[in-house]
Amino acid sequence: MSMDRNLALELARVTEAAALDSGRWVGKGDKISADAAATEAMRRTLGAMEINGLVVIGEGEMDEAPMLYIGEKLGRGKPGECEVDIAVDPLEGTTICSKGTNGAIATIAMAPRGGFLHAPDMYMEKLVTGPAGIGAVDMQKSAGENVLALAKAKNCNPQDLTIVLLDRPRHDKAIAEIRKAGARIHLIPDGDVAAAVAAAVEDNGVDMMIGIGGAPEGVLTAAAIRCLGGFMQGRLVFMSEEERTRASDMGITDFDKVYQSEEMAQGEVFFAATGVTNGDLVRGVRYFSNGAKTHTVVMRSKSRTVRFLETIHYFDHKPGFTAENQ
Ligand code: VTB
Repeated sequence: MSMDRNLALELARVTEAAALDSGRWVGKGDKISADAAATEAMRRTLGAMEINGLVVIGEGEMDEAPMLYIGEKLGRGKPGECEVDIAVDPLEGTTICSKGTNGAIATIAMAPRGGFLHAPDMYMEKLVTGPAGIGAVDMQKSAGENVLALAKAKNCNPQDLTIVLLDRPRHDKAIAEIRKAGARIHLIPDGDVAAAVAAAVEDNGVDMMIGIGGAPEGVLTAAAIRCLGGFMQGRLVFMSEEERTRASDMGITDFDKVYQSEEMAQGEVFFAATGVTNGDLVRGVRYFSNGAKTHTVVMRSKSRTVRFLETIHYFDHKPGFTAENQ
């Protein structure tokens, strides 16, 4: 199905709204309220779009999430018009936001109906680079081998590369190997979507993302990587029999499958992310007396245009934004 309008630009308004609302919660030590603010803003703005949207990656199952749950329908498109699947992470990095540290974003992706892998809420091992990694790196190789392969592909020395990983004990082996191979490391406390996308965009100071994070977020990452022409592989990591059952209920048959980005996000896809706090990919929300400035990346796979938008929002001219809630 071809989508004749550039939904990416409309998605920027959705992530901007989520960032503006959750941005008020930065540093307040309340990740639940921060996430709720982002979720409400996304739902409000998505509801106003002329789409027939279906949430396939969302805040949880219908019984555990009041908004943007899996299966929720959104938008006011005419019947049959613009049928899209939606993947959201209204606030990726809730703890980052509550502590006011680096790397929280509001993010969303869209695909034609059926375009996204219905990833269960479990772990996924991920390997992400920019276009240079294609044909060079591979999940079957060790982290050290991948550093050497990427250095060769980029025609640089391993010490010129920075590899980003979630700071978790489960990554100790990979971290040791990367250091041995000579590359630099950037450990992040949370938020591997922004980190992975930053690794796939040129000139962001990070070159490759390795390691285990959330599977639903892996699908959002895959959409961005499609738009960037980058490299991504993902493999589900099962921690229990229950997770295997849940995955097979969602239609997953091969538990060891290595997914390419094209298999996780198919067709013409759109991606947007707005910074809530500063990070490698985008800057955070900066408020001033009667408004705020946001920084957003928006892209679509069809044209591979990657736009960075700096937007000034004047609250006194926006319906829905009042002095009280802003
Ligand atoms: C989080 C989060 C990541 O993966 O760490 C999570 O910060 C899973 O890891 O951005 P833990 O269970 O060890 O926290 C992500 O949510 C997304 O992939």
